[in-house]
Amino acid sequence: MATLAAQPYDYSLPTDGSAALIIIDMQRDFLEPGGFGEALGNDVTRLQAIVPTIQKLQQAFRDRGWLIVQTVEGHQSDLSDCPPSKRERGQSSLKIGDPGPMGRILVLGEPGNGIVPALAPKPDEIVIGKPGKGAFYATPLQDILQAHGITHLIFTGVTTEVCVQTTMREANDRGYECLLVEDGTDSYFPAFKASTLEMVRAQGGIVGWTATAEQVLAAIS
Ligand code: C5J
Repeated sequence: MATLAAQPYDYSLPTDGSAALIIIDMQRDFLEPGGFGEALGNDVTRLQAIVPTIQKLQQAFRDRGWLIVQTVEGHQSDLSDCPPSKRERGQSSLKIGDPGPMGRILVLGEPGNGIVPALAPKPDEIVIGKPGKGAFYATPLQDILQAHGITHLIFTGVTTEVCVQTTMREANDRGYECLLVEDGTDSYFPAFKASTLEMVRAQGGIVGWTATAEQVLAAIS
């Protein structure tokens, strides 16, 4: 075990391969102009700043042969897994399934749905398509983590208060020891990111811990 001076108190990170890096939705639809994020009226450029930080963690986990799971939020091409409520929400100019500058919005396999090239997974790394905000909902994530003997999850990705927080809460309920990397996650709304970090670690770590990427890297090296 390695120990990090995380918040709200020390986090014990196993160094035997039972910790996995979870990279949530670092996909072009949320990070690049012309995607779903921008269609919802957001400035997508600020999310791009966390890519180098996640790259460092990705490399560190790769170097150690530890599990990395990436997710992408996306739907089947017939939208059979997209509730009409989700498609209609927001009255945006581009809806899920509509053709956009990077292919059909939030549809699995479309160019915009792919992970940004800087974080492209290796052929043997796991990428899970998820129809919801939480990565455990309607996906094989729990089975995959159990098959790999994972007990601890290190969370990165976007957006902090939506898909990252939802997944972290789902993981917490399933008994995983969760740590959110403060500079490895971001939101279109800085105040929402700050509030989420506070919420996670409030009440003695009610959802889990937070720490910087440097702390995680120092602990495991
Ligand atoms: C949305 C996400 N829709 N990855 N997804 O905000 O947080």
